[in-house]
Amino acid sequence: MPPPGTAEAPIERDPVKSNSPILLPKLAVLALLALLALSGGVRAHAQFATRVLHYHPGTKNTTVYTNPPVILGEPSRVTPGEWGGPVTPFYPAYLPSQLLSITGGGSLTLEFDPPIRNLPGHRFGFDFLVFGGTGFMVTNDLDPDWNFIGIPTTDGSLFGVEPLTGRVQVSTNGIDFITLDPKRIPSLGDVFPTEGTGDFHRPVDQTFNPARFAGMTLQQVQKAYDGAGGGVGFDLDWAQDASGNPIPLASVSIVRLEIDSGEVELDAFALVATDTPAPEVRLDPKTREIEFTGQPHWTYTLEASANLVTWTPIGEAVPGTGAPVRLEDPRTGILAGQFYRVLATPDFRR
Ligand SMILES: [Ca+2]
Repeated sequence: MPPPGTAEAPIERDPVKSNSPILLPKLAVLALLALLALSGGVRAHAQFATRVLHYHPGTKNTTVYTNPPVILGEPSRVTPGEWGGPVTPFYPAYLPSQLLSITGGGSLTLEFDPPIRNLPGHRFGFDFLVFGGTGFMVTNDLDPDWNFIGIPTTDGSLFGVEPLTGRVQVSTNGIDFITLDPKRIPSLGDVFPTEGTGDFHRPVDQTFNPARFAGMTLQQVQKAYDGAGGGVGFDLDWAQDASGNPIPLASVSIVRLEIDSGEVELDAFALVATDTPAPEVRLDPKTREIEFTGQPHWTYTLEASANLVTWTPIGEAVPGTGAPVRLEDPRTGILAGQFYRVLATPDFRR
């Protein structure tokens, strides 16, 4: 299921038939078809950590996960190599090219461009997500060839985690750091395992904890994620001064993680996209324009296809403002048999 706010509503525009109301039921069916095909709606890499400003692995870090640049960009979707495959909550990333370790006495300072914003439309209030190398323990017995007997099922416990103390701090200038309320911060060890096919800008339901997944198969875990890609959420509303008074923060461009004890292996940091419902897309039969209400913090691109498989962008991406958006295909002579959809992409700069 695609994340709310990610709209792909295709419209068949045929100059012979476009005045006929018979298009409407077809539109609904085609919308379902295209929703299944949703992928690649997020194009740029800047919605993840963009630069490592400082990294110290920790005073006794003996792991192989000490190459700082691997923390940049999106979380791993696939693990390469002979023992690799798609990253799922049962098969997390584990290579030195995927994870970065921090142990006691260590720290990591990352820059974000665009900055992390504290927007009211963020799901559960979370403004950024941290992804790690944890996975759900599978408890099935093994056969003599080391394959699971039966459908692999988890007991809801996580592997690859250990108790952790430390703090998460944020900054707008890299000099003054503000600590996020330590009482509100979930343990980084309780990070939801990464689902490589998920949306890395959509938090998992914050009312869940790992134990909620006890007894689930991988398919059931993926369904419970509801389109999210895993990770653990942080809210800039948790910023406070030394006395515990809240400090309002609209945005920050730097996050610093300091670990006092324990060890954590991290994959990536991601910005959260606003959680707005997908707009209803309409076709004006008179002008043959495609019309919908654009949401702030999203951009919309009209795409055309002759076969519902290959989609071509038509024109520039249009930023949503809350006002109606009207798009049309300026091409002439190829309108018969064309399908249209509007691809919504989170815009982290507006
Ligand atoms: Ca927030």
